Amino acid sequence: MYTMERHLQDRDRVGVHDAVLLEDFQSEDVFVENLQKRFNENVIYTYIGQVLISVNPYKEINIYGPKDVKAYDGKHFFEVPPHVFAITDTSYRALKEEQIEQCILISGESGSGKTEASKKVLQYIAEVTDHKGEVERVKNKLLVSNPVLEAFGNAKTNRNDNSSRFGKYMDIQFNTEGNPQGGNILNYLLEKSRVISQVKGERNFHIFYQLLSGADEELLNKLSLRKSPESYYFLTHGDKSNVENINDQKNFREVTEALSTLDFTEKEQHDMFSIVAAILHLGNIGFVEHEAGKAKVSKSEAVEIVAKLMGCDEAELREALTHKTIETVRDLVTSPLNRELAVYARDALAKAVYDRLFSWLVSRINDSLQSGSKRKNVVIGILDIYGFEIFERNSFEQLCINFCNEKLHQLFIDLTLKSEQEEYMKEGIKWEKIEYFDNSIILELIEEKHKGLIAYMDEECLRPGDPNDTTLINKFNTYLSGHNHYISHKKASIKVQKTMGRDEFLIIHYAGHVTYNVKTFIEKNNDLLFRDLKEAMSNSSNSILNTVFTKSEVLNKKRPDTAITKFKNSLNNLMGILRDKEPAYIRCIKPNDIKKSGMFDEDLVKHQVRYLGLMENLRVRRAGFAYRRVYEQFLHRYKCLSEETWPNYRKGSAKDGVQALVKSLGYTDGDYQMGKTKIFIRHPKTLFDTEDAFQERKNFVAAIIQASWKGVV
Ligand code: AOV
Ligand code: MG
Repeated sequence: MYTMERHLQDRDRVGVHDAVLLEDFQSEDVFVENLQKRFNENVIYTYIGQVLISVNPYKEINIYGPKDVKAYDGKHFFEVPPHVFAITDTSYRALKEEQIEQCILISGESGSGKTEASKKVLQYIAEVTDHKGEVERVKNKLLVSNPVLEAFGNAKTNRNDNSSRFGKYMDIQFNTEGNPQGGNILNYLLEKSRVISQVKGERNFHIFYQLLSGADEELLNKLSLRKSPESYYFLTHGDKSNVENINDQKNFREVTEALSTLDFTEKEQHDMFSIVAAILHLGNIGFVEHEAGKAKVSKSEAVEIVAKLMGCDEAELREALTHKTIETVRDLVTSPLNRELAVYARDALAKAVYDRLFSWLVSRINDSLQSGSKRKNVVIGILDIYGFEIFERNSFEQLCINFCNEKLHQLFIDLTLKSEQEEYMKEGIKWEKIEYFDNSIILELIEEKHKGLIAYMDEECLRPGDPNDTTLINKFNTYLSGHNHYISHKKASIKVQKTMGRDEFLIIHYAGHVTYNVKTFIEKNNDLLFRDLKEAMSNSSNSILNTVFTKSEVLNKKRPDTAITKFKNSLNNLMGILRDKEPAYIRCIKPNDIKKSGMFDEDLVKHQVRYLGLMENLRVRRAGFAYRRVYEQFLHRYKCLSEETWPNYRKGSAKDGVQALVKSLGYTDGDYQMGKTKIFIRHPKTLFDTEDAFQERKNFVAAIIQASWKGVV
C-alpha cells in the first residue's frame, strides 16, 4: 500500500517540484541539490512559483507525446507535475478565457534548451487547438517556419550543434475561439560575421552545407557549385564541415518542402539559392596589387559566376569590388581600393547580402503567416533570444547580446516583483518588501542619452577625422571610468589588470564581470558597405537583391543609424511589446559543457542559477506568501480532509468553506491570510502538510475502492 512513509521517500528521491517548498530557501546548495536530484531521475522541470526551470537532459525523454499533451490539456497548474506544457496551457487558457495577451519568455545560455522549449510551446498549442481547414493550414505554416529559419539562422558552434545565431520573437495570433489564425516573427541581430569566418570547430550557417549536400546535379550545375565545402573559402575557417548529429541532405529536403508550404514560388526559391551560392563564390574572389595601392581581382572566373548568380553586370561588380566612390559637396569622387580594403569590401558585401536575405526571408514568411481574416486577434508571443555570453574574448556582438540580457533582466525584475506586489494589493494582503539588485544602473551606463557607452561609441564612429579603436577606448576610459560598473585597465585591481589588455574594458553586469576588447568595434558599429557595391546590388536583376538594396538607399545622403543604435531601438520596441502582455517565464539551464546526458556539473549549474537571478526570484516569492490558491480550487482539492466540507460545503461561499477547512486542519493565524478571491499561505510546509494529508487520503480511498472491487470489503 502507498504509505506516508513511501510518499516521503519519493520526495527524497525526486526532490520537491517547486523550490518554494524547500525548507532552507536561502541556500543555493540546497536549491541546486534539488535540481540535481530531479535531473538524476529524468525529471527536468521544476518551478519557482509560476516560473519554470528546465534542465537540458541532452537525451530524448518520453514526456512530449499525445498522452502527455492530454494530461496537461485544461488542467490547473498545481494538479500536474511541472512541464513546459503546463506553462503553455496556463498562458493559453488565460488568452482564451480572459482574452489577456500573453508572452512566454525563454532565457538561458547557449545550449540550455531555449529553442527546443519554444518548439514544445508551439507543438502544444498546435495539438490542443482545432484540427480543421484554415486553422490546420496556419498551424502547419507556423511549425514549418522553424526549419527554414534554423537553416538560415542557426549554425554549429562549439557550445551547441544547432545554435540560434539570431534572436527571435514570434507572435501566434488567435481568434476569439482560441484558434491560431496567423503569426508574425521579429528577428534580432543575426551574427553575420559568421558568413565570412568561423572559429575552430564551428561552421557557417547550416544552409550552405545543406545546399551543397542536398541539391541535385541540375541545381548544382545551375549554381556552378561543387559538392565539397572545402572548395569554398568561407566554409574553411572552422575546419568542420561534417557534424555527426546533423544530416544536411535530409534537412535540405525539409527546408525546400517547408518553403513550398510557406508559398514561396519556384522563382523566389531559385533567387534565394542563387544568392546563397553567390556568397560562396564571392569568398573565392582574391585580389592582387599590380600597382601599389590598386587592387585587381585575381580570379576572374569567380567574379563572372558571382555576377551571373546575383544578376549583376560583371564589369560593374568588378569595378565596385575594387573602387570606392565618395560624394563630396560638388560631385562624386571615385578612388581605387588597396588589396586590404578590397578584401574588406568583399567581406562586407557577403555579410550585408546574407543579413538582408535573412531579413527578407523573415518578412516573406510573415507575409505567408498573415491572417486573411480581418477579425480581431489576440496573441501569445514567444521569445527565444540569446542568453548572457561570457567568452574568453568578448567583442561587439557580446556587448549587444549582454545589453539585451540586461534589458530582459530588468523586465523580469519589474514584472515579477511588480505583479507580486500588485496581487497583494489587489487582494488586500499585507506583506513585507524585499530588497533586490536593481540593474537599471548598468543600463544607464550602457544606454543613457549623451552619456552612456552607446552614445560615446556612436559619437566616435560619426566623428570626422580618423576614429579608430584606440581613440574609442580612450574616450570610454575618459568619460566612463567614474561609473561604478565600468572598469578601465587603469582602474582595475592589479589582479584583474594582469589579465586585461589596454584595448579592453570591463563591465560589471548583473550576471558577472565581462571584459570586452574594442578591436573592430568601430568597424562593426559603422557597418559600412561602400556605395559602389550598394549601387551594383540595387541594379541587380535578382528579385530579392533589388528589393533589399534600394535605389533610394544609394541616393540617401543621411548616414544610416549605427548598428548598436538600430539594435537599441529594436530592443526598446520589443520591451514595449512584452510589457503589454502577461508574462510566463522559462529559465533554461545547461547541466554540463560537453552536451552529455546524465552529467550534472554542479559549479556550472550554480553559475547559471546565480546569473539567472533564481535565488532572488525564490526569495521574493518566499518573502510574502509562498502559495496562493483561488478559493474554489483550494476547496475542491482539499474538501475531503474535513467533515465540515465533505462531500460539499453548503453553509456559505467558497471563501467561508476554505475558512472552515483550514480551521479544522489546525492552521494558525500566522500561517495564512484570506484575500478577496484567494487564500495566501505563508510557509510552504503548511501547504505541504495539507497536500501530504490529501495524498494519504486519496491512496487510502483508492485502496478501499480496489479492495471493494475485489470483494474484500
Ligand atoms: P538553445 O537554443 O538554448 O541554445 P537548444 O534548444 O538548441 O539550445 O538545445 C540544444 C540541444 O540540447 C538540442 O539540440 C537538443 O539536442 C538538446 N535539448 C534541449 N532541450 C531538450 C529537451 N527538452 N529534451 C531533449 N533534448 C534537449 V543557443 O540557440 O546556442 O542559445 O544560441
Ligand atoms: Mg537556440
